Amino acid sequence: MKNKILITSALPYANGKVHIGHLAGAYLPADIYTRFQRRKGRDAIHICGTDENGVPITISAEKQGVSPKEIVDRYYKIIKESFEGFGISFDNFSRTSLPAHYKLAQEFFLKLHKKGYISSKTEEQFYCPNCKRFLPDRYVEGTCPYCGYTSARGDQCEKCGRWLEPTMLINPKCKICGSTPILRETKHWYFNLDVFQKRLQEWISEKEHWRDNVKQFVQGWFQEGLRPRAITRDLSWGVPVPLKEARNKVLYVWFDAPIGYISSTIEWAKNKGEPEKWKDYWYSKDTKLVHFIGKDNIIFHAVVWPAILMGMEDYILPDDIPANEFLNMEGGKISTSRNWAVWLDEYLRDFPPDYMRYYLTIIAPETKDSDFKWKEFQERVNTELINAFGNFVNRVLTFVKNYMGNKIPYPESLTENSQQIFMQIEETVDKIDKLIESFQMRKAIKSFMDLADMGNRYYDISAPWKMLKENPENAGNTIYTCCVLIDALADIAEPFIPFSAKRIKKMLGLPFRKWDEIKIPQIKGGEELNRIEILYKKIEDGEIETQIKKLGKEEEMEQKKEYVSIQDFKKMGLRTAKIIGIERVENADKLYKLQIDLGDEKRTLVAGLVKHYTEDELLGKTIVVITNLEPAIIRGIKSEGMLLAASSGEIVSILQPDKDVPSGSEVS
Ligand code: B3M
Ligand code: ZN
Repeated sequence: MKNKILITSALPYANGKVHIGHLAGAYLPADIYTRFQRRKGRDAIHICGTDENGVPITISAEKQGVSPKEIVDRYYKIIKESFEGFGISFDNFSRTSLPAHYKLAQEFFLKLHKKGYISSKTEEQFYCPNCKRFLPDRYVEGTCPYCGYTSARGDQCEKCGRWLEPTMLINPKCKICGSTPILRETKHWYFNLDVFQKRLQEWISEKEHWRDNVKQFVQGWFQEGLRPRAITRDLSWGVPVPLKEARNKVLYVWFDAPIGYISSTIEWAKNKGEPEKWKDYWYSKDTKLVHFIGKDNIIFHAVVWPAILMGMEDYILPDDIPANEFLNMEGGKISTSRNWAVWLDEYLRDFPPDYMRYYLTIIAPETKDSDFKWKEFQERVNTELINAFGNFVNRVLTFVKNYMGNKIPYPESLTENSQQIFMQIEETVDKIDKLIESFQMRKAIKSFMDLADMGNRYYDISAPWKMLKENPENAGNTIYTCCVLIDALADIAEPFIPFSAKRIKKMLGLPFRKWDEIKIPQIKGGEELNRIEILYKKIEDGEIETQIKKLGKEEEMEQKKEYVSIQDFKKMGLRTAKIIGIERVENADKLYKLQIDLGDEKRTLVAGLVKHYTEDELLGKTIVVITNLEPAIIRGIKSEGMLLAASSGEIVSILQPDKDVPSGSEVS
């Protein structure tokens, strides 16, 4: 067995937010695996970052009318925070727009070029006469020649997963303007994948432990025969091709992105103050390299990337690529453009991360696609995580607090039943070990739940609340046994639902243990509990209805969303003003006419505040006013500005600075 484990999960494009499909596909199983390995005491690191180069980024930038840099900065932050919120415990989360990554990707290119694995070719490529530019991969859309899907992209068909060239598309169109592109000659650099076919086939034939979906996909490619692939693009965003004759060309994003795994590891080592340490992983035969990805990335990780690494020599090759199938939603494909998704940042505003971690693991799309359903999410979380697990924990610990002086009782002569429980703990620990090692997270979390179920049954049958008077020793034994079980459950749960596990350990006042130590009770009796808090709150029907209503909506808003710049904001001329005069507007039951003092000038302003404030309440107040609005005539009165107020339903509350400031102060 290898001593070090290098775990990566796919680098998400920094051109949009991440959703539950991403989480279920790679990041959650990768996190479970990593946390488990750390518990096992292994030297395991989890490396990731955002994929910030290439066409996916420039297309999003053009769509939103901002620079690519703005796009990647915005989404890097959102993506990073979303993962943090879900407890995805990366050892490093980098970005492929960093100079160190550029440098490494260029080194890769140059070395492969020097060794003859990259050659240039002049070929015809699509050019849009209307936009006056070459159209790299995703800038062309058309019909897939394999499956007939009509919105296939120039690089890959989303429907059948085939890797395409733009010229293979039937009825190609320019993605920017919709016109039909023409063919023009341009020079590009190709990675000679064909050279590696034999070595790749030999290498993969030994991977008996790989998932079937991965092996089958790759076999299909071998049968067709590998061909050289273009790894440069005509684009101004990305890693420049480090050759004089390749001005204005950048590396194809799928060439540089996996190199991001290495540059992120280098960054990790540097941050640790041991800049050479990354080599212990990438250059060491003693390291097991595992790539967590979704199935649409198989070809790049199982064929192209290993070939690049083979060409580079020195580096280790992937040991396993546990690609997941897709997660669908409410019977449909998850879609960003139709807003058919649960966005991680939005979810976190409404529910705790562990609910989703639990549900996505119990339905993980490991061997076939699975379907996220809000109703089922509610039901499984409520009945399994909350009723079976959470209630067991709370019932037992509350019992200790209320009837045992808040101290875990000492075990007297333990019965057969207690021994049985301890054996079950041992078995479960070993079972889950094997399951996680073989990436069967779904079965693993089920075993955890079975153990919790058993605890519940044991508690009910032993009925310590009845025994308390009749046979206190027996009640004490039951509670002791349950506490040992809860402690073990918290340890076992940590890779799956780390937030819950931590809270239980805190209540118990006990540390997490190494995986194999879970088998031996660490509770001796007499330990005092910390403050007991309810672990979970049930999900109500209303909460789920709200989520379902959101589906498929909002998207139009999102697309039309216009961002204002600081300049736009400044244009409004927000300033403070003092109300120096007030009267009702005749024949209008909602309106006041206000005299305001802006320091250097006085103005009149009409405001609909009668229902919400009396004249006395307003007079003398300092408020915030938009001063650059075009004046409006309201009921014959010229209103020169608007005041700011917060409102929610019936409540209207005007904004006031909370310290004294001179009238006319700028608000920014
Ligand atoms: N960014 C595709 C994706 O986000 C791509 C993965 C790169 S992994 C090196 O699905
Ligand atoms: Zn065009």
